[in-house]
Amino acid sequence: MTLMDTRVEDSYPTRITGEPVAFDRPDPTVWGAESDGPVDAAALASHDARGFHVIEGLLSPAEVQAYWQDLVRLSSDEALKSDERVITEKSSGEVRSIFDMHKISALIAELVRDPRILDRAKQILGSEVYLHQSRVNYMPGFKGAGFYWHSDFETWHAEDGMPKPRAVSCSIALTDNYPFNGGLMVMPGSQRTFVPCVGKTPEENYKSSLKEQEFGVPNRREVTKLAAECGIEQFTGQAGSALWFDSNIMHGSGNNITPYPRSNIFLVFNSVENTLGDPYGAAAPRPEFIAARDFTPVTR
Ligand code: 6CS
Ligand code: FE
Repeated sequence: MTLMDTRVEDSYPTRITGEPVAFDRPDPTVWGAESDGPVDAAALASHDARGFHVIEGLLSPAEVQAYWQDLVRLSSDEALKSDERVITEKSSGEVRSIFDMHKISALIAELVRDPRILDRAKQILGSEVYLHQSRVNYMPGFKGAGFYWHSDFETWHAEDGMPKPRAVSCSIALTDNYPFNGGLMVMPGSQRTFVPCVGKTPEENYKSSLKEQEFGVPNRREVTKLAAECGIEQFTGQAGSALWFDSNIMHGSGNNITPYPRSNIFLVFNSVENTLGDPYGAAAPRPEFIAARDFTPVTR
């Protein structure tokens, strides 16, 4: 019996050769019901149809201020600069992202367990949940580089061994997200389509992909088709607002050349019924600071 035999069948083949053919996702977007948590029927139906929903003012201005101060402290912490969990911008060398934030910041460790966050994740995923990934994307002013179009799940499936798209991200704005400072763009409803990506995953791909993703990127024909079918909307909002988005929604963001940083915390929850196995499209799993393998459910 080889390891490969023990994993869930591959319903989402990707990192293929030849022409990719997009197909309808066989799995639901919302796995729980309105009675299972704080997301009301309208928001849950909207998330189910469009793959995302926004909660204005999820965090108070005072909370935002506390988190922002924590992030500023971290981004200027010299000891952290050499930590592999800190990803710097390819061009400017400024901090682009810090992963494993729930282990680095006590404030974020608390936020993960906050019922305003945890109860929504459990409701959307219809089960107990564990934290798959936490990060802050700084998107600094003037030199903040964007993130090209992608599906998070495509990477988490191929490189982390996530069987199904039963994961959800909560992106909390710590600075005002404007249309002009790299606000996240999503294609509403695109989570219902899986777009295979072409190209064999290079060894240790994450060492470059977190700076600039080249593999696990949909081709232009598929992006054009999806944009025509779904349109493009942009998440904008005051600091403290939160965007909940499905693991498979097609999203990306532009560069930020304004003086205003677009810094967001991202908390990614995965269902405990969807735990990681062997990667479906890579030789070795990515490090645990990017894809947790402690599947202990988050409790309040
Ligand atoms: O590879 C990942 O896990 C990360 N990459 C992107 C572009 N979005 C999701 C996640 O942070
Ligand atoms: Fe992403």
